[in-house]
Amino acid sequence: MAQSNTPAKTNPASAPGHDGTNSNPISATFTQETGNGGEIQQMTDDTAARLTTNHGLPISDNQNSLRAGTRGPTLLEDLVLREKIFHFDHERIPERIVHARGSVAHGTFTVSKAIPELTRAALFQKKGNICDVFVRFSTVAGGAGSVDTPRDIRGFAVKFYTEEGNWDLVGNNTPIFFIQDAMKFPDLVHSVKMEADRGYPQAASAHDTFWDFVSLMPETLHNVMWAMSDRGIPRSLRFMEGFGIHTFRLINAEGKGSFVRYHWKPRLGIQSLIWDESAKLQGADNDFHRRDLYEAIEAGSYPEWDLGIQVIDPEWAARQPYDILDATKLIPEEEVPVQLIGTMTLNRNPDNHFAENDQVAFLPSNILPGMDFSADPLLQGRLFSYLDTQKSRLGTTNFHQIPINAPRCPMHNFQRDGMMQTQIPKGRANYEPNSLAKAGEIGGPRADAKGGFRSTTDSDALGNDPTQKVRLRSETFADHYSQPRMFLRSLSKPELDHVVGALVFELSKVSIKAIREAVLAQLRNIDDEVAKRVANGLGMDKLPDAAPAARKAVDLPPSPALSILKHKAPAPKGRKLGILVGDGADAAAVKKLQDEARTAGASCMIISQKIGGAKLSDGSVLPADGQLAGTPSLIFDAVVITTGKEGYDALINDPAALEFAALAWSHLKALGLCPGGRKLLDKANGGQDEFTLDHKDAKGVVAKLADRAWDREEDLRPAP
Ligand code: HDD
Repeated sequence: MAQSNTPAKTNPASAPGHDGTNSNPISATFTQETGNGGEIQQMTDDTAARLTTNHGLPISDNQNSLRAGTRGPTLLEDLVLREKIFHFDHERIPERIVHARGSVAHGTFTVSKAIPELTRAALFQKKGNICDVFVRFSTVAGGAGSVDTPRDIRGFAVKFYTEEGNWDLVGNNTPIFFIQDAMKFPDLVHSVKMEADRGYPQAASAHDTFWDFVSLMPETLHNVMWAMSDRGIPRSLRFMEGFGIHTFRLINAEGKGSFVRYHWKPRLGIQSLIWDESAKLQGADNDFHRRDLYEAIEAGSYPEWDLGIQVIDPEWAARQPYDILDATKLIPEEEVPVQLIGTMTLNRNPDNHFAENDQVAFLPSNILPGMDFSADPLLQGRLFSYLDTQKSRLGTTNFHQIPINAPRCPMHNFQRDGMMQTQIPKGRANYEPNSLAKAGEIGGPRADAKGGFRSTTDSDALGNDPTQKVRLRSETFADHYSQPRMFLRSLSKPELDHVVGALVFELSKVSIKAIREAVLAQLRNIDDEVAKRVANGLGMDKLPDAAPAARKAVDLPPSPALSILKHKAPAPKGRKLGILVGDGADAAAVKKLQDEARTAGASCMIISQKIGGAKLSDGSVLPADGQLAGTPSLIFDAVVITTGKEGYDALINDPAALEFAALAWSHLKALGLCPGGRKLLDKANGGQDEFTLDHKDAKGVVAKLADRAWDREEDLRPAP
């Protein structure tokens, strides 16, 4: 029979369960023998499955190797020890060459607007259609064991398990990419990852080779500006946008093609960290984002995104000063609105991080009937790369049979064998055409000329004949400065200050002065004022001449949609309130804060100096969720300090309490204080305490959970 993903029928009693163990638990009440015949341990656990080798042999002793006498050498024949140790030796697989560090979740996608006029994909034919999804968010540069909050772009990869196969929308959290042509991808990645001779820095772009590459490749500047902006340090994976980036095509039942771009709009709004938090969190909690996503889903606070499309009119596209096939250019939402067509809800955590996060394989080439690619040279290269990388990373051409990658619809073809082949096809039909069915045998599947996937034949977006084959960059790709300029001018003042600060920080780490100057030369083509501020921050007394530009920047209208702060005011929903409670704290005030946070859909943690908790003013003991020394104010969006006299005496001399207050204040977060809390802050930061609230003002504190006192940042950290 042709290969299919319905597992071959075997004796159900012995068929491995989804976790590979046999589901035939026996009572595990048995006695363990020792070498000298004595009974050393009565094993009692009548719920446990029986421990076996990988081949089903029940094991009697999982504590000791087999040896020649109690003190003799271990025996080669010990198959139990050998299998267990050998398997352990081979547990790791090659990490992804980029996006190695990721966090995953399962969920569903529900169509909110059918678009049959655009595509014949079954999923989008009816409002209310629903399918499972699996999402992987990732950083780009760091290794699998690196940190969650570096300044970096974030991967945003979504696998839709639809009735017509898996659709993988493998995007990022920025609407554009660094390069225009896949040819430059290995160079880009080599330049940003740790430097080849010294093996550092890990998960950081602030070093010579990255900025050397950037200074010589102006097409990278637009995405670099986004990376230097607050988009590069998201507060949480739940509060960031996602983008398919490329121009894709949708094909309706009549074969008519439309050009689209995909957007993921977070229902929780967008929010970022401040660089100082991001840097500190890399030490305080390098799993900050992974933990945040996991705990939110555990708590039933399911993050949601709306999927939107921009439908691009080719005639309109032909009139634009940029090429919609150029992945370093975005299409302002104000010019081509984003239409929302569905909602993704992430509502289930992974069962096993390795089986799902490490083994999931995303391919931009996984599309549906009624979809197609554009001639975007970056997308074209990606179509080539991912299939190749999955085979080498997962060690088998049959990686699609790994549960997380398997389609959840019928799958039949004539592909056979290969490492880790788990299917048992029957019959002789492993080729097509064949006439075996006429002979009463299994003839295997046939292509579906009408309903099967077809590439479009119409020309590309700008009417070029797709049959020409050239290695030339279209002149329409030549403007690398107008959109980075538009991006910077679309930002609010604090956001632009952060870009300047980030550029100064990064370039200060570049040891070769000529590279710093080359980057400044490029920056001058984007925005001279920004270039001057960065040069000032670097202590450069002279600005280099602007780099030669194939196309000078034009002043495009700012696009307010690009500014985080100009987005709809982030609400308290989904944020985290930390309440540091000292002995004698006002019980009513604490309860009011907890109730207010819960009503607003925020989460709330109680912190005290001892995990056992604090004694409140009404004599009750409030257990703590976090012990002060291990629960810094970094991890919260706003904090409150409330204590009575007895608690105050302990807190005022505790450096962790002083830092708790000082960091919340210096990170511009809302800070609710009781009188003792105010004294603590005074001691911590010399008496500056504007933007603080009364600890009894529960509504006021919760309402400011997602705000920052931007106007105060200037005095705290004057931008260059
Ligand atoms: Fe890529 C992984 C996103 C350009 C080649 N890429 C990878 C992942 C994401 C992206 C989210 C992680 C998938 C996962 O979680 O497993 N990549 C992008 C975006 C790009 C992009 C949004 C530009 C618009 N990528 C790109 C190019 C190439 C690749 C131009 C090669 C020509 N990307 C890969 C890869 C990876 C990958 C080497 C490494 C691990 C993997 O594929 O599964 O094949």
